[in-house]
Amino acid sequence: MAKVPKTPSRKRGNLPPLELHVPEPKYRPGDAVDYSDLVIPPAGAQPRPDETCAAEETYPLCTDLVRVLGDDDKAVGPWDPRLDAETLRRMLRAMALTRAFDDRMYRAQRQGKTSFYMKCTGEEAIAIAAAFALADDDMVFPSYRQQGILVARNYPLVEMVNQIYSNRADRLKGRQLPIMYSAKEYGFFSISGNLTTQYPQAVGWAMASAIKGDTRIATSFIGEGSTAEGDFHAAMTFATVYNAPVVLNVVNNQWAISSFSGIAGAERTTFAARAIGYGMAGIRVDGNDALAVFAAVRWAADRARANKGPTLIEHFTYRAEGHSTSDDPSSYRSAQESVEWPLGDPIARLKRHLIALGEWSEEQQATMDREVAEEVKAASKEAEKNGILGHGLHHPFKTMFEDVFEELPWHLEEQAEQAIRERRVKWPDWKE
Ligand SMILES: Cc1ncc(C[n+]2csc(CCOP(=O)(O)OP(=O)(O)O)c2C)c(N)n1
Ligand SMILES: [Mg+2]
Repeated sequence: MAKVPKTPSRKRGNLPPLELHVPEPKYRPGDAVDYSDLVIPPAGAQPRPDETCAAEETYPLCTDLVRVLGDDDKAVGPWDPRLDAETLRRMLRAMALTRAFDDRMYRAQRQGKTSFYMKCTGEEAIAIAAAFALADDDMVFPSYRQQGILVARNYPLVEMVNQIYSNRADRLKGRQLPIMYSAKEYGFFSISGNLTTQYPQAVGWAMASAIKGDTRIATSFIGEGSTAEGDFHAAMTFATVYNAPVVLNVVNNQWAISSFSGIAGAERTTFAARAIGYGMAGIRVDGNDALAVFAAVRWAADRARANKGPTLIEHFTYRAEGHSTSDDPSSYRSAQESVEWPLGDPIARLKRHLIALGEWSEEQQATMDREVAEEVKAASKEAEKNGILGHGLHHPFKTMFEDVFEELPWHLEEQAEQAIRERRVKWPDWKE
């Protein structure tokens, strides 16, 4: 008797068999990298429509790349925000401080002072220039890679380190993963580990701000990988339907841990072009050009404040280091990608621009680098007095049962007592 095939063939006539396309990154570890087919338009060549324009007028910008800083380190074109030298220096300092903070906290993780850390190396311009472009009381719904916003808003570094060390001074009482800050007074919404939840939250906050007749707008940041989440699309729909005063940022650093951007759709079109399907304004910007980022975010913020609705901004950049301290990018991508990245380093580019203006020097840069390293060192030493991972100086164990209910219900009271009893059995020396 003939065997019945498990999956019956549905071949009809001469039709070719169907094929599934699974995107693969161009380069893997050890491969030589060639960026010659990457289209990088010259700085200053992109038109700048008025902030109140119809969304369609921005569509050419969704597949272009807004750039201000040219190869000669000069600022050119209609997107040049014409910032004064003092503002540029403050921006440069916030970027350098963020990088120094990342470097020290990365080492602290390797020394066992915390379980986890995430750097934003190469992406500093995005969070910091955006923070400079927004009003200080605009509400930010960030991802875990916008620590630069807290730095730019002068949030105390020592509070950041306390949170990273989950110590007894941690304002979040050790309840959040290290780096998942929350700072209400600084307009910085609690970072969530669940990707993209912040997008609909930002849109909802912006809608509420409009309902209340407030003047504050909302902004949110996600990675390009996170645009593949359903929440991205729900947020885009609500934002355009209700003309919400919100600036939606996609940080396209080309990697989502070990998945390259093609897995989120980058082979087909740009991330900024997602705006077109919703009838939203969109801009694609050189994320390593602090002036271009500032100009794009300011444009979108002004548009939102003028009741002209939301904007989607794609910041095109490259994640220069690993995803987190738990990641080893050398196992899945070519090291050359970062080295050869044609849009350069955002700090070096802004530094060279200030030098070209005659407003800065290599010596001043070296002095500043020493100062920011000292500032970070002082903050981390200060925070260490409140405890580091595993040294017992954390919030009292029982506090993890508190703050949910106004009064602790009997069953949680019982659970807390049981947990504390069991801890005493396990660790007889434990004091609290
Ligand atoms: C809903 C959800 N899915 C998966 C994860 C696991 N995860 C954490 S970070 C990450 C990659 C995100 O990449 P991207 O959005 O590009 O942001 P980037 O890390 O590059 O800044 C993934 C898959 C998660 N935290 N939440
Ligand atoms: Mg990414």
